[in-house]
Amino acid sequence: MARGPAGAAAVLGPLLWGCALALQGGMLYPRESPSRERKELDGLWSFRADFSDNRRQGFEQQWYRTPLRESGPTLDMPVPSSFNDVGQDGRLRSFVGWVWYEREVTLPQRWTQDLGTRVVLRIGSAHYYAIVWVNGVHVAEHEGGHLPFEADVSKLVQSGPLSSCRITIAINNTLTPHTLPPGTILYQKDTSKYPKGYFVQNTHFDFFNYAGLHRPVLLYTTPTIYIDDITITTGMDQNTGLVNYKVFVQGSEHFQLEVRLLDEEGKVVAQGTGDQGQLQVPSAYLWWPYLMHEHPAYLYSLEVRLTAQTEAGPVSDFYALPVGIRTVAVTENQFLINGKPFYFHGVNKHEDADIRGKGFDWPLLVKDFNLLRWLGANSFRTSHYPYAEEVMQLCDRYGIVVIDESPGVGIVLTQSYSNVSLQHHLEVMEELVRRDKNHPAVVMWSVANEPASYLKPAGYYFKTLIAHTKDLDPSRPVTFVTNSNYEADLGVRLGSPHLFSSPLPVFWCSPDACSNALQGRTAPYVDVICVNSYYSWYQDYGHMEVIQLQLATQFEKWYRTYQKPIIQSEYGAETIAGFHQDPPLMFSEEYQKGLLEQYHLVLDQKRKEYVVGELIWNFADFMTDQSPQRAMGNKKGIFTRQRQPKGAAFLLRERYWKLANETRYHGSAVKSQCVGNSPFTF
Ligand code: BDP
Repeated sequence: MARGPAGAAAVLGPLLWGCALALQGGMLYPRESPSRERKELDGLWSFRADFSDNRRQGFEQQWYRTPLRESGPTLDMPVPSSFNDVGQDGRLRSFVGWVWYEREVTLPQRWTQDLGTRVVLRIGSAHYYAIVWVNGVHVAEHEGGHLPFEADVSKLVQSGPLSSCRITIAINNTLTPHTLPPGTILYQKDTSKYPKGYFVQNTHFDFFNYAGLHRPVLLYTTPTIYIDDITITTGMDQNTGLVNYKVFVQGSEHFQLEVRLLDEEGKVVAQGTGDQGQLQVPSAYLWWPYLMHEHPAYLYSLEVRLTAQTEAGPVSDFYALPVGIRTVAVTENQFLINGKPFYFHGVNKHEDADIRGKGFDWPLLVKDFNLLRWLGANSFRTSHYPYAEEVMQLCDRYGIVVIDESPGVGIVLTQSYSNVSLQHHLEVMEELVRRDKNHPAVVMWSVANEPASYLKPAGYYFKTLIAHTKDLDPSRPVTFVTNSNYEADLGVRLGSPHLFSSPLPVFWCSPDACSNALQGRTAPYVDVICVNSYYSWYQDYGHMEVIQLQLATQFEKWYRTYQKPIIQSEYGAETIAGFHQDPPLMFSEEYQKGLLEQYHLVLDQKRKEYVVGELIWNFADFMTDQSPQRAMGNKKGIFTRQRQPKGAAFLLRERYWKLANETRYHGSAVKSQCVGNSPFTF
């Protein structure tokens, strides 16, 4: 389905790798402060899907020019939410093309009259391609459904006597070979079988392509001279915590900056001036993962205060950023956090739930974190796209370690390795790093999941993509998740030694020695090998007796070839809650438990050598496209879609708390852990 006027804007400029962040401006999370206000626009919006044959009626009739109700009937649509599952119209559930959202907003008088106030519209995510108008004037366009974008609307809201404004957002969920994730539109031309113009959206990933305004939409203010971005990296020198900061200011070149670091009691522990520098914190509290230390997730607050003189008088801006001091490093068989071996015992998730689809929802989020901590999970991967910023904030607060994944899932067509696709993927990594770079919980970037990394262009594509990501953020390792055979994979290859800001010694095989072993293959690629496998599920169905041999072979082959730490990044079994069968049969709760146990036997051997993590597929059941392989979605969750435990959840809970006790840094056995005021007890 052509994306109409917006399609042209998706044509992208020259390739940009090798240089610093190419994006204009920062993407600081909008926080209230004495100089900043917020106005949430969540709630009911007016909505219409464009069911016209070419899906362009909205542009032909310029629906953005007047209130949406004037151009035809509208529905009430909750924001945030996917539009697919809230209605009773089956056509909307599977709709492909443009949908239109609209909201009238009354603005505080100061916002419309004070020319020293900058008013910004921020959209947390609009899946997939979005065009935004304010009072009928085009203000923004954005490609990509999982990252925020903004428009400065000050001029528009300050240009007349209006005290309200009308926000219109057109969103197109069409996926093409060059979007992320990619997809194809299949037109069915056989009129004996399909009506004229019939088409379907095909994808190569295993989750439903929910669409709409998935995350909060809001307006916020800053002064016209403002703190636009902050970049933090942290380190340790003996007991002294090091916080390197860089502040980017917009609106003037003449300003003063004061920076203060406060501990959790509000005491100033370090301070500085100017737009960059290093703060030193004697006897610093480190940010430790959940269950790794008795005081996990310690967060300082970095207060940045800007002052400037203008003709109209003094201006000041204030922004407070949570900061965790921690280091990350990778050796040839370990993943180190604060210099100590870290073992990922966690889950893969999806943003997915009944009715709201991928819509952000606080009760669901809090429930998920309570379940994670009950389970004793210390980590998750944001399979298969960046999650809401509020999710990342809770990870920082609770010490849940994150492998932050881009929406690079389902890259299996040769066309999806073209320069157009690569360029977009590079830009998505820029947007992702820009948004999440300051989260201590994020310890690694994943650029993709299960791409066809055996295809010829994959080598160049991943070499470029990973190198670019490392340029954007030299402080974190980079990976992508593979399900290829170790011999066929062209994207993993050999990494060069990386310290990721840790002053501790790490040991590597020399690149020369390794490259000889690989018969001339050399390239900087992943730092950690993440492998998905489904032994006795997608192969050798029902034969759990082969798991141990096959899994041990998988680990040995990968490790002997690359000498890098390995994470079992997915494993699991489809399980329908309440199906019981003993001896176990596929789809029963007993089979899921039995399969996990077989994996655990091998993981327990190999984690003594080079395996540094295990992430179950999946935390909860989730919705997929309809197919004969899926009974109302993917059922590999250890929790149901409604977040109730299957038997495997108890088995994993037992295991994760045991692992926590074996791998924790110091102190006696862990029976419970308090994060904030909430205790989690095994
Ligand atoms: C893996 C994919 C994941 C799927 C899972 C499955 O990475 O997205 O949902 O298989 O089939 O290969 O359950």
